[in-house]
Amino acid sequence: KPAERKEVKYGPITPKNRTDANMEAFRNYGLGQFIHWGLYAIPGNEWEGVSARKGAAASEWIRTWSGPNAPKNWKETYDNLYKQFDPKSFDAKAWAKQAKDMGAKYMIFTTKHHDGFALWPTQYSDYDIMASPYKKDIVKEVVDAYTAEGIDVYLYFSVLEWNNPDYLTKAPVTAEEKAKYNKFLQYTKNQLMELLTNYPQIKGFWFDGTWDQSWVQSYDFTYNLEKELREKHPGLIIGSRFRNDEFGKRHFDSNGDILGDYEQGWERKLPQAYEWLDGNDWDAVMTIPPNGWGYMKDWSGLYTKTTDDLLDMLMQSVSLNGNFVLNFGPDGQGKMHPGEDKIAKELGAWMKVNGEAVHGARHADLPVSKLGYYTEKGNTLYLSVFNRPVNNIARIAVPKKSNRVPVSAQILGNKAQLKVVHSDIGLDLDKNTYYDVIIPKGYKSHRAFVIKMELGEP
Ligand code: FHN
Repeated sequence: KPAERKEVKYGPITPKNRTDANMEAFRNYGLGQFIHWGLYAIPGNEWEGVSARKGAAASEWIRTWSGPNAPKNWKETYDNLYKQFDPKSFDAKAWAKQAKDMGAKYMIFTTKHHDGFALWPTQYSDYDIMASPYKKDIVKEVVDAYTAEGIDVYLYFSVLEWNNPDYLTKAPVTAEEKAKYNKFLQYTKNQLMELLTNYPQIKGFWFDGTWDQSWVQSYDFTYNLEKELREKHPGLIIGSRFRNDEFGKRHFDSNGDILGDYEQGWERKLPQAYEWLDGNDWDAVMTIPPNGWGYMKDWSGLYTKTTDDLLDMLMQSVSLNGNFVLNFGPDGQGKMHPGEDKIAKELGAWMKVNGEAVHGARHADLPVSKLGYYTEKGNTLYLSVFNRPVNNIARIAVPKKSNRVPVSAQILGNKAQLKVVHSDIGLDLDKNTYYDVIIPKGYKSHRAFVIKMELGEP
């Protein structure tokens, strides 16, 4: 944060760490599901057997496919894919049940990605679901199904629209450009107000495509638009990617204060230390393939994250007071990728036993463990063990002055009480003391396991 604070007119509209019910729910989710679905699911990152992997940044960016392998007149072909969009296997209730069984407490759904195709019937564009053979409100089906399962819904909305003639990348200069882009800004506002009117159950927006100078220079408009969205939908949650201050600072204003209710910058990466977050609420969004949020037919040759990789990321996120949001990219018929189905099932099996260490759990102010991640809930401390010690001793360092030390322990899913020994091994004589939780030699686990400890007076 800059040493000297400066006058910022277009800074935060809401306070850091809001304490209302919606934000309390947000910081207790732990695990979320992202779904990227749209016209890009039809090609699935290839076309007529030719992979777009080298020609487009990611599967949902396939409209930008260029280079020697790109099909002739590709953009025109892509823009007409809506004529084929008729997902016969789409079942929002089945998606919501899968997310519920996985232990997700919120989900983020792409209402409209950068290609501008709206999955809801919008009165502000003809390029929407009603122009496709499907002709039904997909956003409504998703919002209703997930809400019925008790999963909070956030709407992903891309400001950037590749095919909108009124969209500009650079800041408008001429009178004609200004008129065009102002029309685009009004269109954006109209669609956002429409989403809030149509789907009042939603808890928030997850904005994207806000990096172009046209939007960055519109900080007066975006500041007032955020105020209007919040006035229309009290308790609305908006992430830090929506807008910037008058100096072009995104996510955090020129004084380092967060712009929005949670930090939205952790995408396919995670913070490595609690201090990096500066106490802000945040979420991290993650793909199973290396990149590619939309459906990818072919995963061959890619490192796709394993369930163990994802559990590690989940517990790292929750241990640092963040939510971990795993992305799913259904195919053009509305079916999940088999590899993603498998992971959802395996995550769900683990969460069924260990979910209490995730949902409603927060950062524990303890020296970092070499064995895994601490999460805490009142006087209960959880240690998710990913690196089982060869001596089967889970050594817990607690500050010497602490009046909360492990007094009992068990492994979640296993009734046996574990031995807890105060082993004042004196590693750092002045600061910490140590309690050893003995993991039974005979205890076998093919995945991470969670030691649940009750804390009490030493
Ligand atoms: O360009 C998008 C990308 O397609 C995807 O939607 C991700 C998801 O967080 N956001 C943008 C890249 O930062």
